[in-house]
Amino acid sequence: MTSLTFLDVDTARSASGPRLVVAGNLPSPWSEAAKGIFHVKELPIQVIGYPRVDEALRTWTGALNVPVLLTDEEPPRTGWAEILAFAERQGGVPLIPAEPEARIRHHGLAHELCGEGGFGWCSRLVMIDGGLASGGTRSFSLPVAQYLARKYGYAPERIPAALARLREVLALFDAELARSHAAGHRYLLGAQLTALDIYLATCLTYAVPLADADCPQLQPRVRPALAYLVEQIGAYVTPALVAHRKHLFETKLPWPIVLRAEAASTA
Ligand SMILES: N[C@@H](CCC(=O)N[C@@H](CS)C(=O)NCC(=O)O)C(=O)O
Repeated sequence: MTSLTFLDVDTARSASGPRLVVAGNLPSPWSEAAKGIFHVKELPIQVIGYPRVDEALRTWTGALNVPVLLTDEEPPRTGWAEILAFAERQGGVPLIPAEPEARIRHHGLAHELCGEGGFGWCSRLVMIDGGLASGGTRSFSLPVAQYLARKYGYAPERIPAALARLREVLALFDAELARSHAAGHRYLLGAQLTALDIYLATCLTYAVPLADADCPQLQPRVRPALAYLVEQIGAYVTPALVAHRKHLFETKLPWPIVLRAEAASTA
């Protein structure tokens, strides 16, 4: 059972209550983590897998990328930390450590995954580069790569640093996991699951091979971009990281990955 209810875009426009507008075509780490947080907490949330980021999304939500968390009264939330804070306030199992030092560490590490310049961000730069450098024959198609390049700080000379950062973040989380396991704990920051485990699992979805059955609604034209990223960094995803992601999806997160209400499917 999941507390996520998938709505199509038209129904969602006239809905009220908390609504989470997410990437509808691919398992984007930020969108999947936001969904995972509500699911783990068993907090009811209406989820809208948005077909593509466009002017209509801006007019509706006031945001220019996804995820966007809409409530009836409060400003739209688009950042991972704000979305997490909102969910935490609603209740369910706590996903942020209560103790201040642990909380600071949690958010610092989460920023390595979800923040500007972090794992998700650098993954995207590398996928953009794959498309641009190959004239769109690999990774993202040329129009998609060009669109994302303008929007997310792409420059070819930034790619070596982005790849180095990806390797660094993977090594960092492998070491965190090893330290926690050595202390007899199951999760990254100890015996309790935190949002950090969810961010790691959803970021790693980009870095491990994804079978059709794992995410049946993945748009076929996005598949080469994910495959390209696996080619670039897959070798640095350690067996321990793969196993941690697998455990999270087997025991905590919805599986297979659902992106949108079937009716909202786009070509
Ligand atoms: N605002 C998010 C990051 C969201 C983000 O980077 N979204 C990307 C996911 S690939 C997106 O919407 N890309 C599609 C687009 O910009 O058109 C956060 O800071 O937590």
